[in-house]
Amino acid sequence: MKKPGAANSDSELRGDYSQAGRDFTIAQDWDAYTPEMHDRWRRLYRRQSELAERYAAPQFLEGLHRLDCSYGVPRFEYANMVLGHATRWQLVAVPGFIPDEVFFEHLANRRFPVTRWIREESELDYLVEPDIFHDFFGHVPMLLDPHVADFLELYGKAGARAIAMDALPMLARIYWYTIEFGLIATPKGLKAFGAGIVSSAAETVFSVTDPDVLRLRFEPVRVMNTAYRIDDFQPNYFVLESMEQLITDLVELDFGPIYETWRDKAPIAPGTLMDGERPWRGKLAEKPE
Ligand code: HBI
Ligand code: FE
Repeated sequence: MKKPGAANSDSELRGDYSQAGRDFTIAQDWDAYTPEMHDRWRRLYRRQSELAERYAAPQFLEGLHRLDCSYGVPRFEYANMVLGHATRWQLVAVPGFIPDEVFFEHLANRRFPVTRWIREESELDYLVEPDIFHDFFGHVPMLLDPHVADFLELYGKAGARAIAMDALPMLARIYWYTIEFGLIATPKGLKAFGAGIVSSAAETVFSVTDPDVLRLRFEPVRVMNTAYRIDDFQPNYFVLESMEQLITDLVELDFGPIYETWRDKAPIAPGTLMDGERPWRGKLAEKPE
């Protein structure tokens, strides 16, 4: 993952930290996007929104439609009007990955950092670091869901303690397996809502239709102890029964003793079914013929 201050690539928008203040925010500078960049957004949008209609959670689709961002790289100013009324969230533009404590501080105050630059033509299918397509298309629709909106604020507020207790990887896995790679059971079968899934064509189909990949019921301590991959499809996914579960399963938890118990133990390798565990057995999303 690129660190703040790392060398720039070819695009003038990409990862420029020189203008960033101590909160790492910058201006979106919407006028700097070229016609090619807007066209790239439209093509990414068309492909992923068609897949989303079939495989994404209804909450994601509702949010996506309310944002009305199919025409080109969206303006954060417009999204902020929609978000402000709906869930009091606001987007802030950032140059890319920002330090953990800064990221948490934004979330704790209902500000979601969105990367300003858009991926290159050669990266349409895959990139490791977040760009504006991942951050906006993947994350912002879910900020319109009231449970996700409140969960992310709580996650931000939990960050400082996890860092102080030397247990950040445990907290980060909660985010990874919900906000980035979460699945949810719906009356129409399994659907995806994680941003890492819905911003990837191949993983959107894989995560909700593959008959063999390991899926487990969402259980906070299991999730906190499960390592993840950043370079391939996830070898396991966790399935929520409802978005509300993000609040009900987590607000009551006392993270301190959980961190103390597990932080020095090796995490469970991704894709491992533990003794006595049963995989989630629900209806998969239907694959088109
Ligand atoms: N910065 N821009 C950005 N986006 C992220 O998702 C992000 C970050 N900094 C830290 C971070 N995520 C994670 O390491 C925390 O969730 C732990
Ligand atoms: Fe993300």
